[in-house]
Amino acid sequence: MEKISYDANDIEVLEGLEAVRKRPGMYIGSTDARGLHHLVYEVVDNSIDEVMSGNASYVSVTINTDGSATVIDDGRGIPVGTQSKYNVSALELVMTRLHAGGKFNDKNYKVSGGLHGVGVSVVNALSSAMHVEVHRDGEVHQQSYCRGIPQGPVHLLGKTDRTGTTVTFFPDEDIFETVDFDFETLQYRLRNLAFLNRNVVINFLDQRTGREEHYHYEGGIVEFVSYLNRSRSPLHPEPIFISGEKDGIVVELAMQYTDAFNENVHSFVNNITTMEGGTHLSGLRASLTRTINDYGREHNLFKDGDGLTGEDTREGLTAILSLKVPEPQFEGQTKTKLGNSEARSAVESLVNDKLREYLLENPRTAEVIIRKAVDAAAAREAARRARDLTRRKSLLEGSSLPGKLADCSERDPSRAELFIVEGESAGGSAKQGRDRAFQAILPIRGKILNVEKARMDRILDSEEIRNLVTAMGCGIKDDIDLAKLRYHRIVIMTDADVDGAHISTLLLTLFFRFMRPLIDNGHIYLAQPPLYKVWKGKKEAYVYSDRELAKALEEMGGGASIQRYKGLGEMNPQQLWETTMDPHTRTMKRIEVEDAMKADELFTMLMGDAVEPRREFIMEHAHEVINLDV
Ligand code: 0RA
Repeated sequence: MEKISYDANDIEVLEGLEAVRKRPGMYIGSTDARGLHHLVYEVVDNSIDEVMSGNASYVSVTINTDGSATVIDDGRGIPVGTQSKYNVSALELVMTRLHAGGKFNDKNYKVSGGLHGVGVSVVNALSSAMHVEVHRDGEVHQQSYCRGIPQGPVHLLGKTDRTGTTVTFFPDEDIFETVDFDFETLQYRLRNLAFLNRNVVINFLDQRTGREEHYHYEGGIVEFVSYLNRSRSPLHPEPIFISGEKDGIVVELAMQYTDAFNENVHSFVNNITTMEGGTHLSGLRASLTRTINDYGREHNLFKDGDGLTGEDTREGLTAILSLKVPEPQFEGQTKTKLGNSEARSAVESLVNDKLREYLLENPRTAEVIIRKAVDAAAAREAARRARDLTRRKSLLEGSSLPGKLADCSERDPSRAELFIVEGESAGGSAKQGRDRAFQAILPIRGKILNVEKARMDRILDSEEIRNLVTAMGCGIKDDIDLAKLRYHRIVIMTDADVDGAHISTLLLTLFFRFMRPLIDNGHIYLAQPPLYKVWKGKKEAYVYSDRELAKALEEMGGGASIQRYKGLGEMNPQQLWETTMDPHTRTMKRIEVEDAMKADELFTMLMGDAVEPRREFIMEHAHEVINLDV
């Protein structure tokens, strides 16, 4: 027995751990797969802090076969000496105390990452077991924990000639809905970290499969931009790189224009993605608009005095903006919006000066950029005219709803659903099978226009898309108004084959690029029609996956019959209703965009021009693609 009585210090620790285990969501966001992966990020972020402060250069992450994860770094190691105030090892304090985060001394950490900056003690509290090994001052020390509680004192294991920290933890099955680490999820985050910290070497090994990856990008965010543009066509050979420091804020920007029509700008603060943008991003936008307009005017590159809007200057732009901010203020719904006003001026003044300089020194690149923005402005003008025309047309034609729409009688959008159905015959079945009180049907003909390769004016030329937009009622792009959305559930219902998958991807691309608030507010769904019907005698079942099929066959015993549904058209209206449309029996998949960069990558790959990256991407991400397309 190590301890016979609890003192005040122990009680404080126990209370802290208890709080974390009672409300894990408060500390790591959730207890689903996302929360599970946050555990790894939190430990890795501590190692990356050592990298950012110049004390480490190597981080290794391993998913072990026993379900644990190990993170190793070559940093200074967590101090192990006795902390006079509490009379326990500093290591034990860091591992067991909330917000002891370990950052005893602000001088050690100029900037600090950490998703929530909650500290490694939170990971410890949520792990059924955890082992830490520290190499420091020539000695190796070790301590183990169970649900955050030390299982003994800090032990001296022996001598060493290196420094660093090794953490192994087993996520607690009592806390997490799943404890199954996903390779791709971790890979994505680790690769981003390597791009954002050019000096670090990150090794990633999955012992379950033997898959191993090494990330080391000496070019940092310049390589990041090249990577993001690997399936786009750049308009100038190298990304533009701008960096500097102002008011203690370190700013790095890499940017490259491509022939794409969308904007692909991502910002980070202390390695955290600022999904909701913030002051740094508005500083960048202001500066781009100003610098490019100034250059164009001074060089007489505009025909009329109209100039360019901010949006014109960002068409086809891929950029990474990465800041290191000593005391970041995060705001917004998901706390991913930077609030520090000094970040705006730091970015704005830096980019003003250095981009101007770059354009003056590289007139050919400057001209390409201006031409792209001028094209964008012309297209914007054409789109405005097309929109006006559409509005006028719909006024002239009286009833603005498309003729193909079989509307429902419900007028309250929160209770109304729109099924977008591929093909006339499936559309017919859906019209007969539906509950017309609240379900509307819009059949669409074959493949819609690939919006990835078109600008607004051409998109509004497409009758199929116009029908869709008018049926939904909420407008498109800048004109979007969710208050006018006529149905709060928009359901894509296509065949479970390759063509069907293609059509749902086209529709999702349209929603992602041009009607993004529909996705962000959870209005877009994918119907899940069954893949098979299985029956024997009077028993019958619809099954929705191959795994379910195996289970159903086992339950029914030998001699069961199987029908495979290749298309919606093979079901009669009653079957379609029962399996796919009836709210009491159906399952639907709500489309969520967890990470804009990941989604952007997916759509660029799936819908873009470049064939080779697409092939590679589909090989690499086969399960995600299938997931998206089901
Ligand atoms: C507290 C203080 C110091 C470093 C750390 C914690 C630290 C924590 C982790 C977690 C994973 N790897 C880590 N590496 C370091 C400062 C140490 C000093 O002043 O020497």
